[in-house]
Amino acid sequence: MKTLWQHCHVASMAHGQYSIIEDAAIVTEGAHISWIGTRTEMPPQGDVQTVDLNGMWVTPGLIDCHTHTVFGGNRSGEFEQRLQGVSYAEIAAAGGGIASTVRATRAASEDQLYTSAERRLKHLLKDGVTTVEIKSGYGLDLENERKMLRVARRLGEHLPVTVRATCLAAHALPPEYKDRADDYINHICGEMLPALAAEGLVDAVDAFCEYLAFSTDQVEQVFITAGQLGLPVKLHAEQLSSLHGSSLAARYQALSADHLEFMTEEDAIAMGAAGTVAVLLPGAFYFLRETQLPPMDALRKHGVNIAIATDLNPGTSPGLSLRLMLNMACTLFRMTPEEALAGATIHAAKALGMAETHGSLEVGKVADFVAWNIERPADLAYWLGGDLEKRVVRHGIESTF
Ligand code: DI6
Ligand code: FE
Repeated sequence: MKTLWQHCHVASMAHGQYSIIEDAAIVTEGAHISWIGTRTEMPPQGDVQTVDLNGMWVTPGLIDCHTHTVFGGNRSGEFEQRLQGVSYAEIAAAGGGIASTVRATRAASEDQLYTSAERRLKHLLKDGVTTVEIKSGYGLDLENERKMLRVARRLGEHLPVTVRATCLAAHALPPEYKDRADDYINHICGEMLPALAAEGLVDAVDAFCEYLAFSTDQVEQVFITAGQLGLPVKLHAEQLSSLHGSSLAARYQALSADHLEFMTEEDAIAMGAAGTVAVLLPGAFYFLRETQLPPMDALRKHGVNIAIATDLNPGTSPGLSLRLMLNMACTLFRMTPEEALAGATIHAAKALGMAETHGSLEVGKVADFVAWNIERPADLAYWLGGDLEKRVVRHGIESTF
């Protein structure tokens, strides 16, 4: 089935650039784009179904490349504690934080996790997201990490969204391994990752490199195992302190290093040279009331591609709108709306290893796009949330919500 989508303007992100086509036409054949360009230059298309987009602006489907959408419980009580002046690290040290979500996630059945995650994911989809990455990391043992990853897979089967599942078993130390971090890392590398990978549940491997989580040596072991299993790696790095995890990530050709507020210029040089994407998470920066900004100038100077994501999680970023994150990236991190949009499309695709097929509107790519009833593309980073009028097309078919 061939469809012509016309009477629209396009911000295509072709070749990784912010490029505009006014009075555009897009032809889709099945799930792919077979032609895109200025309408008046379109060659005859033969038998085709035509959709009039009434002057809407078309962008690639938004890609949320860093989320922890699947989890049990929530932590609004800790939010209240932090408002009273207790720090994130103090809450974690007292057995709250990630550990409290681990307890709630372990206690939840797979169906319960599915139901709550689906509810959250629908918010992202209503906001124009067509691809999402979902991490495990609140199970912290084989059975419960498997449960989380299975939920991630099921979400992709039942909702109109492409899901990439990332194993984040090295997120925190589970209580059974208290004071035995090296043993837990050995368990991840020896048992958990090989088993979960063999079950086809893992698209990438992530870890939390931080003074209150895992050291660079421990992360390196996880990266080596991922490499042996043929899986790409990513890293939570430099969120609260500088351990140079982002340089380690670059050394292992990581798809991305994420957070990065405390990274140095040397880290940026290493990431630029390796093509490792910087995933910035302004929701977590905002929600933790951080003051150390990621080094935007160094990232730009050294040619690091910058992506923006929600980090949707119960502790540090309960963010249900990727568009709101675009605004925060501009307001808090001084990005331009063009940079922010590239960060939620083509650079986000690269952070998931999907840039060959997703993230921009070009011939041969997957026909995932959103037609927005807005006046200019910058409007996407301008409005603070809300439910913008839009039409979402995934794999060449219009989604209905
Ligand atoms: N960094 C984060 O911001 C989240 N995980 C991580 O490694 C926080 C997760 C949580 O607090 O539940
Ligand atoms: Fe995260």
